[in-house]
Amino acid sequence: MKEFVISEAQAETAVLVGLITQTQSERKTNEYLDELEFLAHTAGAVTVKRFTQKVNGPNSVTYVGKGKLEEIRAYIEAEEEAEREIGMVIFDDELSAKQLRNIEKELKVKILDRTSLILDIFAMRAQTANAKTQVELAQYRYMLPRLQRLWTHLERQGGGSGSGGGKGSVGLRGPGETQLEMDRRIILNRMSLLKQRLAEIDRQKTTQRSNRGRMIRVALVGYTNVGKSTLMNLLAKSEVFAENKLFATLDTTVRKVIIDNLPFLLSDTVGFIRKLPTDLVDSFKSTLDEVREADLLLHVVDIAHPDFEEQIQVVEKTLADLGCGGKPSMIVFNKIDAYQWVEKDEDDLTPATKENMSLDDLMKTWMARRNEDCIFISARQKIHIEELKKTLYDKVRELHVQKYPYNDFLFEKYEEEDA
Ligand SMILES: Nc1nc2c(ncn2[C@@H]2O[C@H](COP(=O)(O)OP(=O)(O)OP(=O)(O)O)[C@@H](O)[C@H]2O)c(=O)[nH]1
Ligand SMILES: [Mg+2]
Repeated sequence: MKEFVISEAQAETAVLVGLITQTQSERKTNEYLDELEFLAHTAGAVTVKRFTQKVNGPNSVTYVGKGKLEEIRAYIEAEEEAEREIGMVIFDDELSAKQLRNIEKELKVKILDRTSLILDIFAMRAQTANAKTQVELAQYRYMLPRLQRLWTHLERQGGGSGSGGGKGSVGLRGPGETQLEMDRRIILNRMSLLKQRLAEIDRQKTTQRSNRGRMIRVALVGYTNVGKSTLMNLLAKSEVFAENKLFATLDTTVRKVIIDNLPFLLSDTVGFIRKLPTDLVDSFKSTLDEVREADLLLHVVDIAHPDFEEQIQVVEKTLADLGCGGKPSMIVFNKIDAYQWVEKDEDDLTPATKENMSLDDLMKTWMARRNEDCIFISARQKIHIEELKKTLYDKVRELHVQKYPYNDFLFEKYEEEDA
């Protein structure tokens, strides 16, 4: 705990910016910003202030309106005068090259958006050659269309006028563009090298996978921080890294799990998140192959999270994008130990909302909707784990018999084994 405090004192400070629009209510925006704050915290930054603005849609030039941008700048300047340096401003949506350039010019601090923040965390988390290569490629993909910005920045320093205004000062325009061209070429070369490397890793992984024998493959999927790795550790008795931060897992881990006499492969995968650009998802292709090639998906949900329903949708949408929409799947509602709800007074006649649902009611609703394909557990407190194993056993067995019909010797059940 102490460590945490010390690092907070030294951490960079962040200001968050989000929009309230016709399609994104104030409540939603605040939830998004909560998540953005959690992302910032994961990256090592402390959020000191949030700005929101009600608009019809993002401004194509500056994302927020001009007045709001001035308000943010005034805030940063006031803080700086009070010797409280603002490290960065983080925008909740992906910014275009143009927006980024204009905002940077106005605010004169480091500007991040949700995508670059996530990439930063990925870079910090990447452990294996595979993950590192994937992240580097994704970073260049993000950078390439925004290169202009780097150049503008250099030009401003080189020009030394200090005003930072104007488009390409006279005399610098030529060399600047050459520089830009060179940067582009270097990056493109590097990208094709990374792609080759990934293709090589892909080939190795495919061979590895085909050597795994006749076993059903089960993949843990879900939103980030729902407890996939914790469940993996429990089922596979392994020690995959789990912690209360986002994207603790970047690399897929595969373990052999045996329930009774039935072996299968279980893999733990990278978590999903809202507003994750699809080309970023694409960069993690070889990580996600594990999901694509799975026979059964265990969709883990954090039932204690106020937004779990939207998280389910995000995961289902991402799975559909990956072409896994129709796969056999099961929902595992995790963290039932942490579930909280507000009991309504009897004389309270306002309609019950989802906050007023007891765990029992919630379970009934979902059971009715999903049949036996959902289960409620706590991976941390080890609640209902036996039920989960039983359900998993039945499912995997069913799939195994379909896929490997001649391999049924596995399924002699020994009655005396009842423990
Ligand atoms: N209260 C409670 N917390 C849990 C439970 N299961 C996991 N957690 C906690 O939730 C946090 C995230 O767990 P992980 O297992 O790292 O989650 P993950 O889904 O692998 O997350 P990423 O790899 O970051 O996507 C950790 O702090 C866990 O201790 C549970 O059943 N109840
Ligand atoms: Mg994990």
